[in-house]
Amino acid sequence: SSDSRLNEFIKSKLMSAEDIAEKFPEKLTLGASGFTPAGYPKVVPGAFVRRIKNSKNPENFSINLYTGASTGDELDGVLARTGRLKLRVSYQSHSDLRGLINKGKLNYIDMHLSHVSKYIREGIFPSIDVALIEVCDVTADGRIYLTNSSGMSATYLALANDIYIELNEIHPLEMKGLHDIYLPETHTGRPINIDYVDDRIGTPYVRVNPEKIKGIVLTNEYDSSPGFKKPDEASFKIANHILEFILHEIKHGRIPKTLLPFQSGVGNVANAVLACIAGDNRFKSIEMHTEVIQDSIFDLIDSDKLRFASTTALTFSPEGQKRFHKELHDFKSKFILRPMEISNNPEVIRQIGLITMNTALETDIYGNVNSTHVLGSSMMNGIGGSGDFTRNAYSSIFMTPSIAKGGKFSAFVPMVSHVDHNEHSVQIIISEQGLANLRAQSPKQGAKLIIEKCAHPMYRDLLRDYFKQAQRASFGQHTPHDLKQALSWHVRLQETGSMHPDYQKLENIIE
Ligand code: 0RQ
Repeated sequence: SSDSRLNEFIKSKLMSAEDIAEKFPEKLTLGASGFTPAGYPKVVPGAFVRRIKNSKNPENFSINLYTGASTGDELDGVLARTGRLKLRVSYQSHSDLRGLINKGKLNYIDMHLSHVSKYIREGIFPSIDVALIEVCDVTADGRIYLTNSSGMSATYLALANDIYIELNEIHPLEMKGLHDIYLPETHTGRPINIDYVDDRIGTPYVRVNPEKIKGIVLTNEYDSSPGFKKPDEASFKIANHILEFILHEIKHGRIPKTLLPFQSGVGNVANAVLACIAGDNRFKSIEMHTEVIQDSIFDLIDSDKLRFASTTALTFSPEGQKRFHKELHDFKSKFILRPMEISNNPEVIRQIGLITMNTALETDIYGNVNSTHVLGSSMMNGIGGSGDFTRNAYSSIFMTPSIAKGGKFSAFVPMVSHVDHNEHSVQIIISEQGLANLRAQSPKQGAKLIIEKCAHPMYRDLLRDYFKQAQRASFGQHTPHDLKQALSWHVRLQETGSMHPDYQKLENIIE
């Protein structure tokens, strides 16, 4: 390490990862930094796992893990593989962890991110023993400067008895100043004074009692973000429909010409759509208030369109991370990292007025959205913040390619097998095929739009047939369903491998 970077306080607290891991209780409730996997601890969890493996009684260990959102292999992966993880809150995307969840081997609580803090503060979840937080600097008077995510770090630092720090020297000290740390009060909180994406109301550091800092270990590693698929044809088409919709809203005076800030969700589709918006000349100046910034932000920067981005995490590929560091001096006037309690706060989302863009796994003909469960039972990632943003949006958009897995799945189904976002919150649905504007539409009017505008042609006739049959067989005619058939597509997929009855015949004609 560059010795000059370390102040006397840090030097006095230096420990090895192994020594820190020795201090953890065997029954551990850990509050860790990290959000989609940005800014999570990278060496102490591995050392704790070695301690478990070397122990005579590994079964004595049990771990409850709280973070902001998903983290990398060095935290979620290594802990999952011990088999000692008992409780995971609140969003994940690691394949080993997902495997355990879907085998029923651990309690995963998939909840709105804006609710996590209240559940922990009020003791609804087990209380935190240790906070393990990645930082880029600490001062002797207890000011802690975070790295690529704000997430839940400030809350865990406030609640834990013992604080351990991973000081990641890959981050230049210039990262200091990106964060705006402010925690709302739980019960009778005052209004949160954020009207615009660039309003600052807090401090660039988290303040703690320095005596609670029990040890610091040095690290030097990038976040392990998997990177993203290149935007494909479907993403371009989805992005184009979004832009058309926004222009339509501007024309009718519902969205100002200067636009409203965007929130965009996690994953390939969201990343690609933002990249496409950057490449379109119809919009000149974009603001974001979101929870995850991905590599596509560089497309906005390069096309000189990013006015400002407020987020709780910077989730970059290694190339993206290097570029961010290199140009940090210029970028600092364009970014704020906020605690998840602020980025996802319904009050703030409403106040700013957002165009939200999240991704569905499947949507039914009445506009209910499933973002989390494959075949109603198998967890993908989690709801994350998509509900916080959708429910409180100025305009809420859901997007999805119309088919998945080469057409074996239709993203548009008679009835969703799990509901994350219901028809009351979902306003606009977009696939590469087209756009269904569900506002002011009755369920039956909306169903026609979804079938005719969004569904893939290979599934359109099947949906039309279902909708007709539903009206014949339904108990009521407001939201007609044939309850015997409503989930038959999912059953067929489980039994035959495809939702389409003639999939084998169609296989050759699907791109
Ligand atoms: O699987 O890679 O094995 O082929 O799902 O699909 O199309 O690459 O989409 O990466 O954008 O993720 C909803 C999961 C989409 C994500 C979801 C399969 C598909 C592929 C991924 P393969 P794509 P994306 C902000 C807001 C909920 C949380 C959220 C998500 C894989 O966006 O987790 O939005 N959202 N939070 O083949 C079965 C279907 C499918 C399907 C796609 N109908 N059935 N599998 N797939 N559709 C962030 C936070 O809150 C932290």
